[in-house]
Amino acid sequence: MSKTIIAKAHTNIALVKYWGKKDAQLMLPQNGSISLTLDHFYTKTSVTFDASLNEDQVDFNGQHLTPKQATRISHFLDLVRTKSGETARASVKTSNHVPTSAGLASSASGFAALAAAGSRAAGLDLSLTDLSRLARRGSGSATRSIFGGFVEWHAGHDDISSYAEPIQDPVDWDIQMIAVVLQASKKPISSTAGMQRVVDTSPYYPAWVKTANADLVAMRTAIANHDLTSVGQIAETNAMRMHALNLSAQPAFNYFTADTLTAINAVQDLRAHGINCYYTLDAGPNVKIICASADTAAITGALSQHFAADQLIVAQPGPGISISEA
Ligand code: 2P0
Repeated sequence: MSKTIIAKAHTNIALVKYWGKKDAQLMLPQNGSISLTLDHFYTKTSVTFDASLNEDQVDFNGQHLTPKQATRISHFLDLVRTKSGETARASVKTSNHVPTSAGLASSASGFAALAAAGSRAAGLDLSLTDLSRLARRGSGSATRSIFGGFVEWHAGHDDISSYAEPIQDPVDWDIQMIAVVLQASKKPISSTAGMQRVVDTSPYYPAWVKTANADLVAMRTAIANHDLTSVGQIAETNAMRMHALNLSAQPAFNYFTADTLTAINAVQDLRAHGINCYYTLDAGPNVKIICASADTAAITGALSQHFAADQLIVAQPGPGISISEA
């Protein structure tokens, strides 16, 4: 039996989004992306390779997954086995530290933690850059969750050139996100399938790639300047353009609910009243509000007219991956 390795990875929220692949096999994105890793939401995963197992055993939040449910994880472990020469099946135990069904942990923290624990348990000692490349093969957004603070994923053109690196960690200025956790209806379409449909059918896709590349340049400057207003404006526009791609796909889809629009309107209202806050949204109904900590009370106060206190979670910039032996 191999050593049991435990890894903890935090989730990240993209400020300039990844939404489309140019190579689905290597998981190469159409454009680079920039995210902020958050302290509040994380995944903890342990991996042990065990020659006595006939198949990978995956325990997710205390529940045993069937081989079918564990397919994506097993495929990822196959990649780790190929790289390392490890032949045994693995026992994987993973727990998501996010509000139940909030849809915030996503696959980002999950595959980052699995890449770190799995590769180390298989005897590989990968650099953080190599871990980022490996995590990418599990899920695109996981590429960025290896690192803390502000992180950029370089799109690249092959396995070597597509990886993330920190652009500011620790984050030494006042920027945070308030997650508005909304009741999820059944997801209309997975991220993987949604972004592929957009690449294949949205007539606006070339414009997205062009504007996203310009957003990357502007976002790097805004972060370097500790400029909350510019970070927020660029992120909000970029998010809405991503969702506009979904509305322009054939057939169209969207991740919004009525509550999503309520939260967006509340942010716009707060801004009209002089509170410097902006929103971003991913492949789900939740709204994340970018703001300074001094405005937390004003923002949560306004949102509490529409949502319960436990739907509003204040998250600070968070750390990169940590790895330990059980
Ligand atoms: C992002 N999202 O940059 C974008 C913005 C959601 C919206 O990456 O197919 O789970 O596994 O690479 O990474 C969510 O999609 O998709 C995502 P795959 P993933 O964070």
